[in-house]
Amino acid sequence: MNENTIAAISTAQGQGGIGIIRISGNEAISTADKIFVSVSGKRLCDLEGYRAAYGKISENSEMIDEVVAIVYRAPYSYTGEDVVEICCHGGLFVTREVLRAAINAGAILAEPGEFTKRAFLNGKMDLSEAQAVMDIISAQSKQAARTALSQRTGALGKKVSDIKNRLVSTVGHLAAWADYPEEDIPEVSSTALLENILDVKASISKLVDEYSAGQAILHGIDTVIAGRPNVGKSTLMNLLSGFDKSIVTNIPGTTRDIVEETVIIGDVTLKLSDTAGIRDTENIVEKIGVDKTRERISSCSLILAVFDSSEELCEEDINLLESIEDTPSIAIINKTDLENKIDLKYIESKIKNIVKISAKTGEGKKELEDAIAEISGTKDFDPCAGIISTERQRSAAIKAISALEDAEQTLSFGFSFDAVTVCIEEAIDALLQLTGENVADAVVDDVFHSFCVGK
Ligand SMILES: Nc1nc2c(ncn2[C@@H]2O[C@H](COP(=O)(O)OP(=O)(O)O)[C@@H](O)[C@H]2O)c(=O)[nH]1
Ligand SMILES: [Mg+2]
Repeated sequence: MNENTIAAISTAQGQGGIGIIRISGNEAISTADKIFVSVSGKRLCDLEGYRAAYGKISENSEMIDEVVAIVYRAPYSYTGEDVVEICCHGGLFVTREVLRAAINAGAILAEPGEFTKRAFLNGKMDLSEAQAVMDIISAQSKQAARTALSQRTGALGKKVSDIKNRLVSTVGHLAAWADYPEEDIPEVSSTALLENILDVKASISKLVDEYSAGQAILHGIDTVIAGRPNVGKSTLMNLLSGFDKSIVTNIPGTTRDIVEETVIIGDVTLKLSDTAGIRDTENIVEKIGVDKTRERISSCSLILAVFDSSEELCEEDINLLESIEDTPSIAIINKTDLENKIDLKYIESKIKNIVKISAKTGEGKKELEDAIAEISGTKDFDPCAGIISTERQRSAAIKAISALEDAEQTLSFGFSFDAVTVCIEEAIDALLQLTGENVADAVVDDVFHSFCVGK
């Protein structure tokens, strides 16, 4: 256990009803006692866990704020250590003053994610549960919050542990059979062993396949609305964001800078960028906008390619269709409230997902929502199921799959079961890395580095 006592402001930095300064560590309670004076005269060190006291924080007999101090006793706290949470008024200045007093009383400033890191090191949660804490904090939709919460309460850990246990029992069976031939242990058949390996591999592959859907739910999809000028990109942006974010006129070239907005469509968060319409232009400002659009198109994860159904396809539309071939795209056939003149067959030959819409009247919005759920893989997404939520977990899962493929090959080449065992053990090791049961300190540090201070 870390001997240092850490402190940080755990609430958002800004004005609010309450601000919380959290102190954690062996000396948390005695440190708080140095700056806290209760109205009742009781000291925090005389309180049991889960008790609160009302009083004031003062330093050099000068009062900083009136507060409520809550005491948690190890191991029954977030970090598993003694913790005091000082609830003061939620102003920027006051919270900083209380924190400063705690530091002067002997606490050291917590690093980003240090409270959660201690919770992990003290066995309060595994690494995937700890990582989910940050996802809960940054969740922007109900589905994201539900997904992060089930990760936080161990959905992935449980799933991976079931998979791992199957491998452990296979290895155990192989070892027992090889080492104790005189015992009555059932013979291991290559076919049954192979079946087992394939089955486990399929379970891990499913987790990897669901990764991008999980990312779409938790963190959103970088999405660009593209199309030539005047097809209705900004009108679509406004329809999806629910208010007039982008300027809409019938003058081609109105949107020049990239306008961004995060919107929730169904269960999916889209980080939308409305862009300047792509066309050849002499106007220097518009030209910069068009270049920025091209750049965005090449780096985004989803393109909503907008076409004007009341006009015939032109060269710019065809160029757009060609330039987005390698990125997941939905063709939006806009202005369906007007007479149709567009050649849908050509678009259909280039893009699989097509949605007809009137961005002006809102007709077709539901169909667009369905198409986005389909293309992002979130249609049948179960927020309560365990998912892989970070690149670190994903690469550990891929390592496990590759070790199982080695096991498969070893078996098919007719090598001994010992050689197969080595491969399966490698897969088990990768799964332990996935849940964080077997990771280097550097990896742990890296995980918590992305956290905010005070969490
Ligand atoms: N009739 C009709 N007009 C639309 C629709 N969507 C956009 N417009 C009009 O088309 C013009 C260009 O729209 P805008 O969103 O600025 O296009 P952008 O240049 O692609 O951003 C404006 O006059 C809009 O009112 C639609 O669904 N139906
Ligand atoms: Mg526009």
